[in-house]
Amino acid sequence: MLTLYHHPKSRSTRMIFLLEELGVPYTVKEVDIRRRDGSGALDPANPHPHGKVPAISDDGVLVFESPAIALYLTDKFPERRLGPQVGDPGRGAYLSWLCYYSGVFEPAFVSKFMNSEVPRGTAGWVAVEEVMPALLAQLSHGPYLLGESFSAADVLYGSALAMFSKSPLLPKSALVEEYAQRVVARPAYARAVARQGG
Ligand SMILES: N[C@@H](CCC(=O)N[C@@H](CS)C(=O)NCC(=O)O)C(=O)O
Repeated sequence: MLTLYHHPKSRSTRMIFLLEELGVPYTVKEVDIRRRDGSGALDPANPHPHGKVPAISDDGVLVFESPAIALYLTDKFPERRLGPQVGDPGRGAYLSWLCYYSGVFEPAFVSKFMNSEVPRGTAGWVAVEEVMPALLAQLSHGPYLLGESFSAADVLYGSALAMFSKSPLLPKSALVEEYAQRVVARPAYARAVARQGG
């Protein structure tokens, strides 16, 4: 059985979204996390090495980091067609954009939020101003990040972009807004929001 370690209104809601898209059985174990305002506590029930969410356990196999969980689940359930499999020419783009999410996309926004310059030649990521043209070029093949088919990569990018749609951190773009709305309009997203608690 798949168990998702989850905290309401956090990055783990996206994994409920993905599990709902997959339509597979899973249980949600709600855990506490340490929050920015100092509230919350490290929860011994959470197997994530830093007490973060999401993490999943698949009959005792632990997977953490959102892109790794996305890849693990779409590989485990290939018949659900939510991620190109080994041998599919689309696999390269899928792996690249999944890793880009946590290696470049999120760090770029955190750097911007912290008003911290991204040191060229040192940081493995780039500034938001460089991320956006790359993302827009990829989204221009739409309607989804990988083209015609919705994938687990859209679960990550679409929900993050929808969440930041009103933030000054995200440069205004009709293409991005339409994409994010397309992703969060999916019934599985609504089911995830209803199920997330909090
Ligand atoms: N890189 C991780 C980030 C996970 C993460 O930072 N989650 C937040 C919730 S949105 C958390 O658990 N924070 C608690 C903490 O930092 O201890 C992923 O994408 O899965």
